[in-house]
Amino acid sequence: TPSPTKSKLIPGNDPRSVAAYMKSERCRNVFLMLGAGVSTAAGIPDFRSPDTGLYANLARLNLPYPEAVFQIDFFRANPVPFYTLAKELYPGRFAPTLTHTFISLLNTHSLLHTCFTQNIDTLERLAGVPKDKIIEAHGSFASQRCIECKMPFDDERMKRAVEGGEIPKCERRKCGGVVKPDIVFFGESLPKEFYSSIHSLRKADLLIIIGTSLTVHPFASLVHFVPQKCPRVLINLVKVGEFDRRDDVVLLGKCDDIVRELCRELEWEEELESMWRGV
Ligand code: CNA
Repeated sequence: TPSPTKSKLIPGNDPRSVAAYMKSERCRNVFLMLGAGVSTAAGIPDFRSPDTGLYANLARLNLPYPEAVFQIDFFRANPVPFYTLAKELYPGRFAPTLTHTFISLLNTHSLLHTCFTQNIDTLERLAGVPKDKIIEAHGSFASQRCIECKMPFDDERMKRAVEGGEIPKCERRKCGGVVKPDIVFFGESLPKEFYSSIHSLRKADLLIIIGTSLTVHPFASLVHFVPQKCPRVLINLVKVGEFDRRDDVVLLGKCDDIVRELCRELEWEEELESMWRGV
């Protein structure tokens, strides 16, 4: 009888073994699940890292509790804390990380099926990942609308308002509602593309989960939608979630370091570096 190790698709808990599987015929459809940890090296803080995370640094905004900054009812009553934060996080000031570039490279090598991201910073797009392969599950700063009448608001005016420290207001007559970027707040539903894409995970030959605490649902539950035999690779600073399936691999450390090592094993390292320098 074969030993359990022999029947594994990824026999070792290391980048080399993951790369060997990725090079095999079996691995065609790679799916990604991303969180804020992918963008910390770009200078955007995550939520939950102790000391450096946004939640640890929100005291200055005088919130009743940290999550209030992303709660729709709180925002309606007081949008100032959110816009204080938005000014710091607004796209335009940040460049994609090596890990974002790796995702673009997966696409170049015809391996990328879909990149599910919780991030709202649009760095996947900037790294060159095609828009139709990205599911921004929590929306993004790329567009905005009035929270009352839902009328879209102009991109340039939005940019000027955020940078000038003003609260953008709906311009429809008699409305005047507060305008909010199309990012999903707690208490709001996720975009329909998120739900309509979940079924595609059944086609997954590999799921790579990077830089997320896997605490926000329904996003976190995507890990359950890949076939039982599909290897899942977690790349994170700390251990999160439950990765106890036969072909689960957990690689702990900074995602850029692990991705670089993985690319070395894939013999993609030069391509990765030159592509990264180019974006
Ligand atoms: P989180 O809960 O803050 O978790 C981040 C995870 O990433 C933690 O487990 C960290 O240990 C880990 N991490 C941090 N840096 C690295 C690194 N360099 N390499 C590997 N792992 C690292 O964030 P989640 O994304 O899980 O939470 C979901 C929220 C966060 C979503 O709704 C996002 O919209 C939201 N968010 C997004 C951004 C962004 O767009 N860049 C920034 C901050 C928060």
